[in-house]
Amino acid sequence: MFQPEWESMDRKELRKLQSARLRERVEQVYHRVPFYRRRFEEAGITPEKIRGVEDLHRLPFTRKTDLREQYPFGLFAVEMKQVVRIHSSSGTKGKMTVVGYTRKDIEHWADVCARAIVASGGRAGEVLHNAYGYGLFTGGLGLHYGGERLGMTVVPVSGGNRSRQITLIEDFRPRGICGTPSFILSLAEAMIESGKNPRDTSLKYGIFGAESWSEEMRRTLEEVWGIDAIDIYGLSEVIGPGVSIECREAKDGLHIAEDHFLPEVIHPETGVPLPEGEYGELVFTTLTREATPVIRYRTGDIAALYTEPCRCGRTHVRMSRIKGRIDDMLVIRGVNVFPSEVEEVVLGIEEVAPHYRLVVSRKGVMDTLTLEVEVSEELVRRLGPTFSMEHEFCRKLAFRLRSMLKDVLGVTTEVVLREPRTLPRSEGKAVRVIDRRNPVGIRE
Ligand code: DLL
Repeated sequence: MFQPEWESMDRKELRKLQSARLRERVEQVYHRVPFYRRRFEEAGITPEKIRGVEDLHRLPFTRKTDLREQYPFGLFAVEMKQVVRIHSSSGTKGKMTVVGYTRKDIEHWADVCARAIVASGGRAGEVLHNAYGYGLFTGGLGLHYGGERLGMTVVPVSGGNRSRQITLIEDFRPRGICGTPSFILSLAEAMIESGKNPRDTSLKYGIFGAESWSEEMRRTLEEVWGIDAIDIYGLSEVIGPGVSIECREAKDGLHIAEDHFLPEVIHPETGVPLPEGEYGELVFTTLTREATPVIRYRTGDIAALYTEPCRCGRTHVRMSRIKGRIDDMLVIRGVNVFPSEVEEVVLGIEEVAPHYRLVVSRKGVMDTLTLEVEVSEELVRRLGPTFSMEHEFCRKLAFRLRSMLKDVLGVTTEVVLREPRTLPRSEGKAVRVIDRRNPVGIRE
């Protein structure tokens, strides 16, 4: 562990610390941010009424729309001269949301990212290849500072330019790589295309997040690169990457840095907190953030929490892998469908490649769901000159996929097989859903 004194803290002590920090944050936002004061007053809350974590549920929620309405600096709780950095959410829908960091916020962020790198198997003195985008997006700089804090040599390669990434991996011999799972998978594909084997590189572990991905995708990444693939979660409104991380020992849930971020899972419609183990919307209250603290921020991400002790010795609560986003959930003829469920099916079939997208459309009043997925190069080789999409094998394959999807999702899904390398590759966060019912066209 990078900071065992915090990461394996006694849970009773942790709760005391959380309560004290919560009181401080509530005081701060009440006195310094008119938006929060107004919200608290509407809810009949004054800071004295919040004695600790047990009163958390009395506080009003904060939503993404609040951040948008307060654009750019309406939620800043310190003077501008204390703000050393600004980041924003990478969302392409609607107005940007802006978050600020004081020097201390950056220190804490570096700490939680250093914890994440250690939990993934990284050590001081090694090289870390960082393929998360640098800029307003938090991925690049977050892990960069984490790596430096730990004492690593960080290669700030950012996203894009696959051939240069490959050269740098071969020449600098990093043990660790960070990036979105879809981008790092496309990097492996580019290596294989140029006749190289990704398993021959120096890489031993990957720190993957910023987009929804599945257990099947983990297996694919581990297999193709010969690494441990570790899930990292975070969002700019809370801090960026480092809110939670899996440990390499268990790979079973992501430990939330609970000394900094207080989690809840609520029912997305009623807002009522849900018991441990139940899936609902993740909500975070920042406990140490100075520049842009958030109170009960509704992430829109769906997960469950578990307090069972973990074999790695960390005592911080674990969250499940993100099942999807509330606004990612497709409602197809009344049935809820998460793209991650489709991914599990697609990646479980060896004759198709892990490159897919979902197209939602409407025929009359009926929604239609189509999965476009590439067949694997191996299948094309196997069928040789007889290969075509009309080949009996391909037709049966499409039929098999259709019936598996029907079983898993409960809705009929059209399956369109595509030739290898015909779907667009990810440059950062993958676009998995094209919603043609929506006039804007694309959903992230
Ligand atoms: O994506 C921060 C980040 C960077 C996390 C690098 C991990 C690695 P935003 O751009 O604000 O911040 O997007 C946050 O991305 O609410 C989730 O919907 C999604 N997300 C992030 N990590 C995961 C993950 C960064 N491990 C939004 N699994 C979040 C699934 C994730 N979804």
